[in-house]
Amino acid sequence: MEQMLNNLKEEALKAIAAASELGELENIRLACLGKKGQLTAVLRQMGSMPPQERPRLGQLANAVRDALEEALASRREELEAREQEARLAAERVDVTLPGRKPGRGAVHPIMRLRRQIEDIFLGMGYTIEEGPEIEADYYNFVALNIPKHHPARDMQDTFYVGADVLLRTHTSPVQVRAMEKARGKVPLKMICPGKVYRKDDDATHSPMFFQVEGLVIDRGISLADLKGTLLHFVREIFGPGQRIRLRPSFFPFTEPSVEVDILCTACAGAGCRVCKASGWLEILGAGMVHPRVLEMSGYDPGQVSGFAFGLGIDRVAMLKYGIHNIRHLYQNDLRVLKQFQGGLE
Ligand code: 2NL
Repeated sequence: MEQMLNNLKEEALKAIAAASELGELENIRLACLGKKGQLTAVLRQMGSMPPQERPRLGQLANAVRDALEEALASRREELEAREQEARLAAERVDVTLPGRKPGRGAVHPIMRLRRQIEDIFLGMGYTIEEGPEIEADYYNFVALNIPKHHPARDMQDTFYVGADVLLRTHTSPVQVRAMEKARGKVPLKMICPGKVYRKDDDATHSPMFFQVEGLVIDRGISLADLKGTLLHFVREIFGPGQRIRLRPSFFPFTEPSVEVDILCTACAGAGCRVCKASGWLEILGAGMVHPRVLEMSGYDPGQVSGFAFGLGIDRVAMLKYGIHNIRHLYQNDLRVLKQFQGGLE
């Protein structure tokens, strides 16, 4: 038995020294010192030994166990250190590598166009005004000559937040507020860009879109002033060769009212599918401010007159950039937006 214990110790120490990873070391521990291991098996034979030999053999067995446990512990430490080192080497970070460049953003095409429009009118001496998107029925409708139950409400009657409170359907209420604030003073020259909301949803209409309205009030303002202003505007946006065409129309807040066309941006007036062979595309609505609208907001229509116009920035963007579905402007698809990355103004 003494021989067996010494053999066990020698073999086990060799195996421990040769173990190259922690899993292997654990298998050796189980094989030597585990409940079903070799040392237990040897100790079972103690009963067949002469009684006077047993204490010495017991001490020897304990010494073998201690020696093996110590050898296992120190080898485990070595292997753990080695594995840790290997992990660190594999994960090493090269701090001298250049960083990853964040993707460069760009101003949305609608916002670029809005700024461009603002610059054009600032250049003609207009002020830029803003106002609430949640409006009173009075400012959105009544003050614009659209009384309750007027059929002109029908196409815009929508998105009510409460009784007589709604999401504005145009930016006109900003102009009404500006007229009230001016208390009859002239000249008033303003544009009001911003979001508006309508019960509309198809390829060319979004339930939320961006509008710019303009208003000029002074002594002796005529339709000729409106035409000259709009011609200058479309030439700044679309180029010096651009032209306008006025057609009679109707809005409750202007009289007379006109719809304004520009030369088709796809065929320059030759006639094509985009302009349905007419050579023209509608870009905005306008007219001379209705005398009742002037009166309600504190101006004397016997003394002053004014023109007003309204356009959808989205619509102008579609004409200018050849976008045929308004949803392309609102889906934030990078394949669309990247085509407008030029301007980071
Ligand atoms: C369109 C047409 C228009 C106006 C807006 C206006 C504002 C006041 C008084 C008179 Cl305070 N008129 N704005 C006038 C004519 C047309 O918009 O189709 N917009 C998208």
